[in-house]
Order: sequence, then C-alpha cells, then structure tokens
Amino acid sequence: MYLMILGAPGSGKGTQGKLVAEHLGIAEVSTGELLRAAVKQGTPLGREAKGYMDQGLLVPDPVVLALIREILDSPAGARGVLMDGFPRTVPQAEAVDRILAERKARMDLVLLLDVEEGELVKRLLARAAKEGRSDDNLESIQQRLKVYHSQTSPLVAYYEKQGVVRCIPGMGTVDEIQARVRKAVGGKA
Ligand code: B4P
Repeated sequence: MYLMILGAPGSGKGTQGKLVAEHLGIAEVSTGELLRAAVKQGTPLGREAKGYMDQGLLVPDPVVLALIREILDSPAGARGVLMDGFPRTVPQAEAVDRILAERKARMDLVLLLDVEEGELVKRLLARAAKEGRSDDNLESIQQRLKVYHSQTSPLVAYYEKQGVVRCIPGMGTVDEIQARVRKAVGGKA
C-alpha cells in the first residue's frame, strides 16, 4: 500500500503520518527528516541541501529524486510506505508514479491535511521555541508557505485526476485529527 500525506508546513504531516503508518503497519518515511539527518552528519547530500532548507526553499528535484528512488527501492519501501513530505513537486510525483508502475503498484491514497494559515504559523513558531529547528523562523516559514502554494499545492489537482485525494480537516487536537485520518484510510487498510 502506498500512501502520501500532503499539507502545508505545520499542517501535521509528520505527527499524523507516524500515527497512521503505525496503525497500518507500514513504514513512514519523511524526506524532511532524512535531509535534516544528512545535514547533521555533514554528508554531500546534507551540504547541498542545507542552504535551501534554511531559506525555506525546496531542495532541487534532481537531488531529491535520487533519495526518493533509494526510499522506494529499500526493502521497507518495496512493501508499502507512507510518504511524508514527498513527492513535493509535479516532477517528483511523476517520478514516484513511474517507480511504482515498474512494480505494478500505484499511489493508493493521498491524505490532504487542511489547516488555516494562522494556525500553521502558530504551530511552527511554537515548535521553534521548543526545538529550535533552523528553518522555523518567521521569514523562512513565510517562504515555505509561498513555496507550498506555488510548487506543492498543484499536486492536489494532479492526484485528484487519479481519484485518490481525501481531504482531512486538520484543525483540532492530534487525536481528533487522527480519528478522521483513520476513517479515511479505513476502506484501504
Ligand atoms: P518537512 O520536514 O517536510 O517540514 P514541514 O513541511 O515544515 O512539515 P513538518 O512535517 O515538519 O511539520 P508538521 O506539519 O508535522 O520539510 C522541511 C524542508 O525540507 C522543506 O522546507 C524543504 O527544504 C526540504 N524538503 C523536504 N522534503 C522535500 C522534497 N521532497 N523535495 C524538496 N525539498 C524537500 O508539524 C508542525 C508542528 O505542528 C509540530 O511541532 C507538531 O507538533 C505541531 N502539531 C501537529 N499537529 C498539531 C495539532 N493538531 N495541534 C497543535 N499542534 C500540532
């Protein structure tokens, strides 16, 4: 089973993705987390990604595409995966579709988390105070929101054409939202 969790920065992708992947017994993989780990370890990938991430920009597709192929080709990825934070652009989505088609699979479900913009900024600033992530400052948050609208939100129409999008109201407590997510995946589990 291949699922994706889609939403603006701060919409709860990581939070809800981990919980629902555990519920379904599949791996949850976040390109954001993998990129942050690469930055921390100072690998060539991390050195290339850091500047883009700190500015709130997407890491260029050619760099991320190699990472996506690695994820989907891994033993866990081959069994099914919940994709958190990727694909992030239409070229990434086309690449994911191609890789899945090679193994006669497809994107089964896209969970779209819908959260008001003021709430997104509030959550990310709260995380900044707690965790000090280098891209959780007001300037970078505003840039990430702009990038979401221009480069990532076109994925909604892309996957609507495949009939796999389920919109989840993303306001409320983590448990309330998780209940909605589980209902949406219910028929697929
Ligand atoms: P990500 O790691 O994907 O970061 P994000 O969009 O900010 O979302 P995140 O998952 O961290 O936050 P969440 O909504 O769960 O990407 C970071 C950067 O990496 C990107 O800007 C880009 O540069 C790069 N990148 C990653 N993938 C890429 C790709 N495929 N292509 C190119 N570049 C890529 O949660 C936010 C906060 O809200 C948390 O603190 C959480 O505790 C809180 N929260 C969640 N649910 C809540 C609720 N119901 N109520 C209150 N708070 C809640």
